[in-house]
Amino acid sequence: MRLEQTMRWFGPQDPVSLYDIQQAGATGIVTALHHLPNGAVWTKEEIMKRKQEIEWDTRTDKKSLLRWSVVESIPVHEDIKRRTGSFQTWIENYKTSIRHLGACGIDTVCYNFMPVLDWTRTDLSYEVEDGSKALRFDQVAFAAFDLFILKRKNAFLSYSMALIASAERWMEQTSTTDQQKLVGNILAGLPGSEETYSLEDFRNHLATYEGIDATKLREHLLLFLKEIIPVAEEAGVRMAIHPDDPPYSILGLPRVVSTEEDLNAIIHCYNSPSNGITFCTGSLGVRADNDLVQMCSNVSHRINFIHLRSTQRESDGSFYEANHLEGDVPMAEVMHVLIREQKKRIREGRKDFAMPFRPDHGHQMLDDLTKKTNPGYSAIGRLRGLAELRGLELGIRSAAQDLQ
Ligand code: DNO
Repeated sequence: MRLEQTMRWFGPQDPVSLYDIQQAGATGIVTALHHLPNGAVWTKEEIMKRKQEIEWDTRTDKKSLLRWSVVESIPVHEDIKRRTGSFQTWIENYKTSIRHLGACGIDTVCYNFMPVLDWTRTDLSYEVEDGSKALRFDQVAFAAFDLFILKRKNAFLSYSMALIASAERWMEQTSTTDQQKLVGNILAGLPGSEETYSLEDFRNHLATYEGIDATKLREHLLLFLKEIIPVAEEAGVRMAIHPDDPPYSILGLPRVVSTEEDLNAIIHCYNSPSNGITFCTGSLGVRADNDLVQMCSNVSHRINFIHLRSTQRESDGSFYEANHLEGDVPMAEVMHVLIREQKKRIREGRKDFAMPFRPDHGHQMLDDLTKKTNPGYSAIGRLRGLAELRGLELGIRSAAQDLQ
């Protein structure tokens, strides 16, 4: 038995094809109905159409080697996070989509509860030492955006004096073109985030969260879970909440899926195998106070999906995405915990022992460098990540006889 190897695919528009993924050796596809607007019901027809595309190989006219393993994501409508407007309708739609997925045999759904912005980076082509390109979050550039481009009210309260001074210098030394590029990187929406904003929209949107602090947002999340988890249970679907990325408050917005305490609040508010998490080492690992190995062991029974990626923290709070087995994430130790958990599930007769993981992101390298792919989702960089992780898993299993 191995952990299930999966890769994300953004649908027919993705320059990385299902065949590319198949050749990388993954057997599971992670995807979503990206063409549907946030909040819409996922109909059985649309789900089956996508499933067929993945699971039927038109070249050979036979069943393909792939299956649709995980949905990432059904986006949570902003009204649900704020409990405003038509949130009740969106929750009902969400339930219907879960029921439909269950009926179509798709049993794992990743989602997140980050207000306004999904994952955020400032630089999408940061050249690392070996010449490949990585995604990076530059704390200074981000503060400059917030303070001097967005000009968010009271933004200066979010930063130290030293950081404000560095952000000021950044503005002086950076060309308008590069400043525009930064705005695009933050607001154009990274793959999977489904929302794009103009600066003006964005300001207005941020304002709608006034009065919603972390306590309130957590309350909204728990109310949402109390509604959807029973439906997921009934439909045979396991939900997997994705951590915040980066795992702390940005732009004055609350974030409530960043620490072990946060994860515990979620899994304990409704005790069910359907109420699980996406253990994302890349997101959680940005916080030095997140002990990933301990966290992973403590919540392992509720891990429904796994993103494996590493980051390298820098002294000013910036970070970039390191190669999968380098950087700050103790990948071998985390892998060990995951293998142990899978063994345990098999021993206990649990049905959810596939434990799908995907190499989360990858550098742009070799031929990726001349292609236009979704930021973080190049073919070769992820293939390298998957190959390394697969080898790591195999090595750990063969070194520890009891884990085979
Ligand atoms: C980044 C991803 C995120 C994540 C969503 C989950 O690559 O990990 O887009 O998929 O936040 O809902």
